[in-house]
Amino acid sequence: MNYQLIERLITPAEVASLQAYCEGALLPGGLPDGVVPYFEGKGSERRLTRIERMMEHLEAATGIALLERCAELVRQKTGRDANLFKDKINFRHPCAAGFGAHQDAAAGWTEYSPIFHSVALFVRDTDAAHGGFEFSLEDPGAAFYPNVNGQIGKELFEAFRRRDVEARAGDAIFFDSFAPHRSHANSSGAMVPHLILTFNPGEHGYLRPTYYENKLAGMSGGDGGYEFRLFDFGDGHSSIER
Ligand SMILES: O=C(O)CCC(=O)C(=O)O
Repeated sequence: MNYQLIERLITPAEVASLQAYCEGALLPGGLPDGVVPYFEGKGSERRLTRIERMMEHLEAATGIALLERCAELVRQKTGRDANLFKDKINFRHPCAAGFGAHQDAAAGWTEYSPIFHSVALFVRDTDAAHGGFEFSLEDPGAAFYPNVNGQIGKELFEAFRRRDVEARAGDAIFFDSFAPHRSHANSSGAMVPHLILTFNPGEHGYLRPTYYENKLAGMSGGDGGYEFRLFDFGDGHSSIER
């Protein structure tokens, strides 16, 4: 299995608080400096689709010590110390396309550490109809499948044994940076946030500041935010922006 389901990582009250945080983040002016916003679309279609580097703000706003809880989970699962590498919330808007199949580390992360572990926390119930995750059940070890700019071809991915993640608000999944996955289009009428914290083994250091410094230096911005799609694979759906 390429992911593990963690039931009830947070309480219903914490779920409610995180839902309110996500709704607030989507309001104009809802985010302070330091949090990195990404937008997609143009003109009146323009919408916030992701925020990154938000954990300090999120914890201050909600009073939930979520980072330590997730770090402890990673320590328990891996038997190693863990440092936050990157933190993001993907806002899966109604009708939003899914993320194409990929292995997270293929986005260049191996320059920083050979392995990462992520905790994706659901603040709404998730399944295929709500833009949920789908994982390959094949074990790639620590190897990359053939890919183009990090994207695994649809045919290859669909030849794998696969499983959709079905989970309740407050549940999380744990997976590593080689686990091949994609997400479904959100065909529900609800905005579904995916809060994803990624950790590197402690022995590789605290890499988050350098990662964001390098990442932001290489990105195009405008209007106080960044364009979400750094790479366009031509099908209008795919992005390697991870
Ligand atoms: O949030 C999603 O739908 C998928 C996210 C994902 O696969 C990623 O950010 O690597």
